[in-house]
Amino acid sequence: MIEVKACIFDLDGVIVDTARHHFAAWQSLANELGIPFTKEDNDRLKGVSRVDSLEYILKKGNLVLDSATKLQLMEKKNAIYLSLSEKTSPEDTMDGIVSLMDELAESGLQIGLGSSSKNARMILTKLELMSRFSTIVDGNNITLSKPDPEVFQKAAQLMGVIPSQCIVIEDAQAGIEAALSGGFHVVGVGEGLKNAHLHLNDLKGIGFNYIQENLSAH
Ligand code: B16
Ligand code: MG
Repeated sequence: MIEVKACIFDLDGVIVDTARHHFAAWQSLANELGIPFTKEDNDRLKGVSRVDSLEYILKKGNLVLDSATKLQLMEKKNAIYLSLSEKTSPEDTMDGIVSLMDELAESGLQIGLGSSSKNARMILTKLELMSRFSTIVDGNNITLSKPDPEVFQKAAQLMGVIPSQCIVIEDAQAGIEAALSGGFHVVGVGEGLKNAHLHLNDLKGIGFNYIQENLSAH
């Protein structure tokens, strides 16, 4: 059995379904710029920082813009995202998250957040989950976006654990690659993902023992 001391959760798409708000906001912006933006594009941008997401969209549309315009566009996208997320409340926490966190805490594990989002603390506050985390590392604390492992490495370091003692739960391919390259045990949640040590459709009814046993098989 692997010895696990901490669990790092991704935010968007794992704890709460704000991924659809990011999608709608980017789609609206891309639409305005006359650049097609599909679900496949969105999947590639999951876990990717705001600035890298904009660069991806501009590249797709062969659009070269100055940095002031890019800043304006990012602010616009974020304003759309914020208005879509405004009503986020504890009921929006995805099924299985609270019971899994209860179980992790009872088993003496630390809980960390590893999110690319600069809005992570605001969303966790709306979900009333802030107090459950011993460490929060988000888009404000990192220089390199997923698939770079920085966000998870920083969280592990702050919790005083090494990656091999730590599980990362992710819904994005970029996040899975980040965790793998950092040497973490990785659970992928959702469809169309590859390379995680354990793949689950969702976390509904999933307990810590189930995760630990199935990760030990890899
Ligand atoms: P923001 P995660 C990521 O959060 C989202 O998946 C991604 O779609 C978003 O572009 C990124 O955060 C930056 O978010 O614009 O709010 O700073 O999945 O890593 O929790
Ligand atoms: Mg995510």
